[in-house]
Amino acid sequence: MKLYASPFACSFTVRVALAEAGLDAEIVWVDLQTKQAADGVDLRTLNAKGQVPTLVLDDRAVLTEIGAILQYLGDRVPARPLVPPPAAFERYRLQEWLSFIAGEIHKTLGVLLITAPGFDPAGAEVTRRLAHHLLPARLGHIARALDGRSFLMGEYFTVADAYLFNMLIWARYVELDLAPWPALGAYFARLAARPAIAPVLAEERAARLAAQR
Ligand SMILES: N[C@@H](CCC(=O)N[C@@H](CS)C(=O)NCC(=O)O)C(=O)O
Repeated sequence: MKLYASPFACSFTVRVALAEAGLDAEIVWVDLQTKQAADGVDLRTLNAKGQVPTLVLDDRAVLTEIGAILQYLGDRVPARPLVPPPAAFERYRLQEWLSFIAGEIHKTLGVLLITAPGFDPAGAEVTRRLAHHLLPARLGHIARALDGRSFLMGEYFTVADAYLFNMLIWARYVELDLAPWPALGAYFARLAARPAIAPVLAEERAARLAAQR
């Protein structure tokens, strides 16, 4: 497998899932401005949306969209319960979390991270203020769900935790004050210390530094 990724973009979620699943994939870094990948490929030739994560399977099939990729990887390693079994009620609970994180957190938090060249600066400022207005209730919802449990789905790590961890990295990066939700801080520390995750964090930090040089 090949994963087209960008350091600490949302492709980090998929890297965490791969590591937790014990699956190997070649990581190919992409410049998201030019869409040029380090292997010489224009990302748009693989994924017309020009976005990471883009996963190319060994049979050359291309899979995009975090929720789909995460469930695909989880299903490949049933021995590690990264996703509940298909058709189990808990599987829909997992999808509920994946949808919430994608729709209510990822794309709202994302506007605090991206610069949109050519977009009206006043409009950008209103959008940022809207994000700051909306996020506390959404983060509060997650913090309440984590109260008294180690992971989103209970006492076992799932791919939804990989996605939430990525979003909390972003929240810290944009200096969102997480102090009102101690459960989120404790959860973040718990995940950062996981043996599968710590090396991915270190590699992404190194790749980010290299890209900034
Ligand atoms: N709906 C997509 C969103 C992916 C996404 O937002 N990727 C961002 C990086 S975090 C990206 O590639 N941005 C560049 C662009 O949209 O041109 C998914 O779930 O995979």
